[in-house]
Amino acid sequence: METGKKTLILDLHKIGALKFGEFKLKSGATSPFYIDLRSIISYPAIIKNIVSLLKAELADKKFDVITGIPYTALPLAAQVSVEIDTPLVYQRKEVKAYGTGKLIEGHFKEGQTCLIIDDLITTGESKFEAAEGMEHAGLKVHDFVCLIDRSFNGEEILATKGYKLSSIITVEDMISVLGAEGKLDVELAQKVREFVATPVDKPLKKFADRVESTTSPMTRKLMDAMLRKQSNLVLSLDVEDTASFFEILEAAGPEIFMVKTHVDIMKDFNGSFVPRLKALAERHDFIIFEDRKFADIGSTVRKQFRSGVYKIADWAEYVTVHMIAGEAILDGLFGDLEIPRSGFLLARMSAKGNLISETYTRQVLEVGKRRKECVSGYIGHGANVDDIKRFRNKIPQDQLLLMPGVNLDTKGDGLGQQYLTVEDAIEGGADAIIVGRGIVASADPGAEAKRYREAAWNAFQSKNK
Ligand code: 5BU
Repeated sequence: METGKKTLILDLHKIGALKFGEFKLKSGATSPFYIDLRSIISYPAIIKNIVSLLKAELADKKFDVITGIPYTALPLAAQVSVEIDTPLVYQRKEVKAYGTGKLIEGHFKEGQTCLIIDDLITTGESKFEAAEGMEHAGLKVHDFVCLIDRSFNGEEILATKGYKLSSIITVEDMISVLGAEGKLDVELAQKVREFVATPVDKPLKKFADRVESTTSPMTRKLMDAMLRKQSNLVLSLDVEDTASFFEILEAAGPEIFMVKTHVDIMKDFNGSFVPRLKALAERHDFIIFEDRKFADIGSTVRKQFRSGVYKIADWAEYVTVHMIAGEAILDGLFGDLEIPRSGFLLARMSAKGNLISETYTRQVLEVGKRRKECVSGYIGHGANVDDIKRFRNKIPQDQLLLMPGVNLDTKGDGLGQQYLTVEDAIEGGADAIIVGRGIVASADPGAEAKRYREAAWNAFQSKNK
């Protein structure tokens, strides 16, 4: 190993930026080591060494501007920028939403390539968010350079979106240098190795085990219905007249565990619609889900949910909710309600060019995790199986992922819808698929519903074997 790297490892250990022992993580897990590089800025000699290591690492990479992810990596990138005579840009940490202020500081031209430096890589999530900010501003991102790679499979994760990762030191480098210097005993070194060799995100458990560990009655109700009905198919019944609505639902009813409505599409909605729908739901044993996509302030959505012509809360047990207005929307919808109702949060959309960002998705999931009593899961999508898996990994096992934008025969609808296949959706980690026109627009919706149910349930069964 290069002297510079060895010196760096010993120095980081000396200043307490690398520690070994037993550390409680935010996630609740215990880690045998702890890395916190925030204090390195106070050690000019260490910074000097890091800058020269970074400089060497950058030598074979092509880029026009350089950045560091705030806070720790930004001063490093600033020093490197001067050394290699390449402009620095940086993304403001405090600007939360695009459009509300200048997101990227510094001068650059659209289409230029930005290389991103960070101190650590663990899951890769913050790298995606950083890349997204740069790309949103018109820069291209290819390369990430991290000082320490402590990830399980960081390179692979970044590669799912086409990024390349290189790192200065790995956990194995640290073990070998500190072990040789007598600063890390063999037993602890082994624990560190094992810890790093375990994926951060636990693979999805078998569905049966997930059902057992689910305590929210409303989420459990959906899982039980799937098992009872041997179906993970949600029919999205977007038709405009009640006659077609009930005709299709009668035919597809035996195949689905839930029907998803857009009740405001119906031209001839009247007082008999809800009793008919409820009777059919009972007869065919499916659940009713209104895709209302509530998005306003708490007080308004409460009225939209419970009042007006449709009185959605009276008949739809589940509804979709956008998180754009913040967590209080959940109190507006589900607070002080006497009947059990629950929501699905829109975490990612299938529409081409939709404005949902990685950061937004993460924030939606954070709210959903806190509010399991009224959040049964998420509506989400993905570019491909790997992308869906990465997203699914962030969703708690006792919540569901429903996936629209699924079609067995077409890839799009000319209006921005992007379809995945049933197999890819389930392989990625969708618990259920939401299918509209694939079934509704066919000549025989009953037979088509059967075809989708079988495809989705078989894929789900093999995944959960
Ligand atoms: P389709 O006919 O299978 O394309 O219908 C898909 C349904 O799912 C339709 O009701 C949409 O409103 C709904 N949907 C979606 O397609 N994509 C999304 O990201 C979300 C909802 Br959220």
